[in-house]
Amino acid sequence: AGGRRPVRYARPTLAARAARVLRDNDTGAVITAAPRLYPHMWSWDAAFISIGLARLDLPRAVAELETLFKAQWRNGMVPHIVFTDDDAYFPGPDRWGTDTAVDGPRNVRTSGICQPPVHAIAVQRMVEIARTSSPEERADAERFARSIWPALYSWHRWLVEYRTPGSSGLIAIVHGWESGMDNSPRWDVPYAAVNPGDELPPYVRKDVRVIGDPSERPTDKEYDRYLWLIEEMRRAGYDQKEIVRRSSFLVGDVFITALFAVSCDVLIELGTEFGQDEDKLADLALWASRARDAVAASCHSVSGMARDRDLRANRWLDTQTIAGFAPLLCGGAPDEVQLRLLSLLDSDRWCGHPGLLAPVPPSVSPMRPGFNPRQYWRGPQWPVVNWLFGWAFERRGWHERARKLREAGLRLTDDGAFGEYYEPFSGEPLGSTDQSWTAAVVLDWLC
Ligand code: 9YW
Repeated sequence: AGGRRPVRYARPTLAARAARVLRDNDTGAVITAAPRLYPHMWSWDAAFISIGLARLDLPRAVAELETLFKAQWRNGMVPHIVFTDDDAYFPGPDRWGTDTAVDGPRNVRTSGICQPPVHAIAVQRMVEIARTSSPEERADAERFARSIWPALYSWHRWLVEYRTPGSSGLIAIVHGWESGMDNSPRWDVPYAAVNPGDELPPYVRKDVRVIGDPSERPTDKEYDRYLWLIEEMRRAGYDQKEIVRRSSFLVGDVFITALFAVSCDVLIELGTEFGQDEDKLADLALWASRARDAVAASCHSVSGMARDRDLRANRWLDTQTIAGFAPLLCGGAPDEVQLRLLSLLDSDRWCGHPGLLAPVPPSVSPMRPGFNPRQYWRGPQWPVVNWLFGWAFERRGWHERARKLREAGLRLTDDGAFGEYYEPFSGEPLGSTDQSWTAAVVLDWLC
């Protein structure tokens, strides 16, 4: 392979292609995360997809989030996958075995873990977009925001109630998949302590059949650990308290915590506008401030980078990845830390690296040992992550920075392949092509 970027599409054509990807990935019931590799609904993908769809078809965007929230567990958790009938993906619903979970949803099959809480952000963005459209769309979007608000609140409450163990204040994940950055080096140390038992039921991976080059995907050893954690949860009957008490993996995730803080702010804005309960707004304010403090407290004293915390081994995880810039998403770190992070982000270690096709932050710094430009969350650039930083920068009033990220994101994706992730030097699309969330963020950048 290597560096095939045959064309650069002009913006109107790129937008039309992105719209077609979302339409083609629509099964009628859900918009799958990707056509072959991921034939189901993923939680944070659905949020981004709704943002892109809001430009094309607001009712369809609303339906997408409604489908996700119909699968919300009775305790408030929004599951990371809502399964369709397609059996081309492993692990599917039988392997997860959530059907008998006490808190599971009825009438729909889901996985038993969650993903980053970006849904409030999506709802607010949908309202903003609808307001630039017709009065009817505006009214529909506002009605939707009002009706989904309580479900968003209970999702946030679940994260606080079940996932803030210990004193770090960070939101904890019990599986690397919950972070959305599956095989990031962030999780190497905590995963090293996960020992798949002899009782790990046998399995056959399906992802490597779709992706021709297995070296772009997590290894089999990594998969054993992923599957072992599922086995542990299954055995615990998906009892969250029990899982947090005992599972072999428990890590405070600084990126999720930052997204949670800013999503709470967004929920407060929506709730204030749409007349929600004062007590709930006060809860959200408290949660946001605790989360922000936790992110600030995680920052390394020299580099300024935010750190995850291994809550089993009680230690900070110093791996430098894109997640280290979490304080830029939510604010709250001291000014000098923020300035250090911004200049680091601009430096040749990150976006300013002279070899990059586009100045989009890679998942891992190209200067870091172990950086792999082709392997999933170990080096490639992910358009959605770029979108999140651009969105946050705009919100924080850093318009020029936001504009630059948008332009960089469009430069990376103007090949029209809508790659799942990109090789940062050649810009080669990797993983799946026609990935829905990539098409969605491109649409949002273009409009
Ligand atoms: C998997 C769907 C998902 C994303 C994750 C990404 C990948 C699925 O694809 O995980 O089986 O490994 O890491 O963030 O939601 O796009």
